[in-house]
Amino acid sequence: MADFTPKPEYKFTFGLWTVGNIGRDPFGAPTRDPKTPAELVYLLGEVGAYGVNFHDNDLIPIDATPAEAEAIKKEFRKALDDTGVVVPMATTNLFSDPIFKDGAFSSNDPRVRAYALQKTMNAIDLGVEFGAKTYVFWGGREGTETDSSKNAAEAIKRNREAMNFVCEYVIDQGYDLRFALEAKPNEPRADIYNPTTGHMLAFIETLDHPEMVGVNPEVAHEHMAGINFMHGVAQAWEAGKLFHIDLNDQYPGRYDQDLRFGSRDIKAAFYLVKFLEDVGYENPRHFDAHAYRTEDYEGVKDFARGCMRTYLILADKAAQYNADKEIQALLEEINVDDGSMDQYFGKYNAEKAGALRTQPFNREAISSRGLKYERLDQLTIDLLLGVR
Ligand code: GLT
Ligand code: MN
Ligand code: MN
Repeated sequence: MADFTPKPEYKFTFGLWTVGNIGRDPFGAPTRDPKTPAELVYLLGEVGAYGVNFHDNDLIPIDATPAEAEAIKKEFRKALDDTGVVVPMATTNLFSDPIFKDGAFSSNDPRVRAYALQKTMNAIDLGVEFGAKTYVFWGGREGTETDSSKNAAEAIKRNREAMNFVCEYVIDQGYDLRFALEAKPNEPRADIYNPTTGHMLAFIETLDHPEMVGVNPEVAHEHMAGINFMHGVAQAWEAGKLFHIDLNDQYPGRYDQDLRFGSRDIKAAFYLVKFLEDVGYENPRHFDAHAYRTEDYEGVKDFARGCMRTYLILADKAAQYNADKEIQALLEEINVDDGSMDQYFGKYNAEKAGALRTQPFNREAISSRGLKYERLDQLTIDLLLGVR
């Protein structure tokens, strides 16, 4: 039996806002009493997590006095030291306070845009103080309900200007910090700018310091948009931009559910884990989800343990898949290549193009070959369902 105990090399992390979620939803009051950041760190230590991430205001309430902030930080630091839990990532809350009702960096009000920059600089300092190496930007409020309110191209420009500003701030301070941009198509705004990981990847290339900026794709956010999450992750990885990842689960076409990782679409979760394990992804694996509203804190621990356990089970299944002789033989057969087309691939030249123009192709013969994907998929299902 494989060992499904979380190991530090997997860098399993949780946000304070995930295990600290108190079970409030738009129709109902909280079902769990809040815990302090330090208490949440002890909880994470108990379940075997590697790290904890925070928004500035998860750790220090927006209206805390300097003395209160110091006391919270001291307690939090002690909990980190006691448990060995580390802080790999931090972020800014640019969405909860009413000042951000029309966005932060893309707000129509210059005072809001300036305040958002000020808040972000402070939050970056706080993250770095606790050792964060990755800084996430989730622009949850950077959007609209009515497109008569904003020029969409102007909003992208404002976002770009803000990202350029904070990149320079990090350079200026000499911080060892990279940014990871997280897309979401909607919720809490009716529509959010840069709605998918693909949009973010394109946006990054327009920044002054694209090398400092990558993405933080989230399973649920791409599933909300009906997109194959693993494909987006693969694209980000291939571009050298997979700086961070938010793992959870989500039924497509519904509200933002943030379900326990792998609890909805086991097959999609399997291909995702297989991809990450096959390529040797080494950045944090962050579970951005929360326990059902029905749970007490024992249930929250069940939730957190479940996220990590499912990941490890799927990693084990991926290893099994790679070692499965029948599956591998089938893959070899599917990918057969006798080298007869080699001369046409690679970099273009006119000679190649000329030769290719006269190459005969027997379309019927080529297309009559069955690709055996049904068998391959069923073998995958058998493996996932535990009968192989
Ligand atoms: C919020 C959101 C998440 C983001 C967090 C980081 S905040 O919980 O739903 O997807 O990753 O800002
Ligand atoms: Mn989410
Ligand atoms: Mn997220």
